[in-house]
Amino acid sequence: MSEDSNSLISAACQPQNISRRRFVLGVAGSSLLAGLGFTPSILHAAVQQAQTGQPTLSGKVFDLNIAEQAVNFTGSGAIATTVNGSLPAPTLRFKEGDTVTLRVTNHLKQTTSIHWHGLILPSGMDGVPGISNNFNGIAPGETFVYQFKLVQSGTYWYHSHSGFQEQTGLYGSIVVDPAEPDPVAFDRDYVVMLSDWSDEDPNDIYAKLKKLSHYYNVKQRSHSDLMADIKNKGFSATWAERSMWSQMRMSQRDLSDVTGYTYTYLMNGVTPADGWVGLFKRGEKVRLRLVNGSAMSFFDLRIPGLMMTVVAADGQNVEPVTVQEIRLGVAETYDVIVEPSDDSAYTIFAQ
Ligand SMILES: [Cu+2]
Repeated sequence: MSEDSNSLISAACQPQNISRRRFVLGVAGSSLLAGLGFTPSILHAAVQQAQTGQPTLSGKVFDLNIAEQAVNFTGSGAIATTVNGSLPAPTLRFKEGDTVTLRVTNHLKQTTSIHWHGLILPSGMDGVPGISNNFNGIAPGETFVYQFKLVQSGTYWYHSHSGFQEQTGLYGSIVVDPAEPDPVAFDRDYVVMLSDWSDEDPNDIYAKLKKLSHYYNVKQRSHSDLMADIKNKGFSATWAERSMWSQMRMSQRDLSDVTGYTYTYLMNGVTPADGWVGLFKRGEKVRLRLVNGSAMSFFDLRIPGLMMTVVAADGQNVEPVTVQEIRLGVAETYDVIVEPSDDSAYTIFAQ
């Protein structure tokens, strides 16, 4: 790969000359989030190898092995739930019209399952224990064979539907290439899987929320905020606003039940400190398949210096819309086209 014709996508470069370390720390401190992105070729040898994200599996027959695995995203070790040793699980690349067979083997001590989010399937193949026809999950040591025909194309994802396994890593993306030529032109594509990781056991997170729903919200309004509001807006406007929130029994600081206080946010399984990396050539149309595979985080995503043209939502092609920023709710997928016209570094920034 020649240096002048390739660039890479990484988090090494942050906008506004803020060092990466300070930036990520600063953002985590405010209990919001993380970013990663697109940069130039000079850096790529150093950062490429460890940061290229999850593997891609393609074909018609797949073996998926679900197991526990030691990971370290934060400096201290934890146990994740992985597929074929990967977090996120491997990207599955299917072809519309194919019938695929997925042999899913459970190496955990608990029941597991895989739900194929957004795929149109016979009810017994949907993978939701207790709801899907004759499917009660996959018992420890057992293999369940999913088999279904792909009757659609687009970007989707899959995840565990058992316990809190999704929070601990059991999620991956699905790309179904269309049978007919794709109406959207692109030179290369990347999955950008966003997720939220905690070293805490999700059972503990849940137990804390049951006792105190704003346990992780350390940015509540304070007495000094009240004084500042009175100074800026006057007493009666401040009183009216506070009583409105109080009547609703809500906090305007309640953006998310679980926050950066415990979460490390991941892009393709890579932390903001390391940065996921992807290459592009100047002038290419790059299709980014954005997937929000988090347990409970919304993301506002932008690429400073690049406009994004949204071409699909939840796997469905849409009339193209060009935006600077896009919000991804939990479980949503959006496909965007970006056209970097130079060899500059770009950061995919998700907040
Ligand atoms: Cu789902």
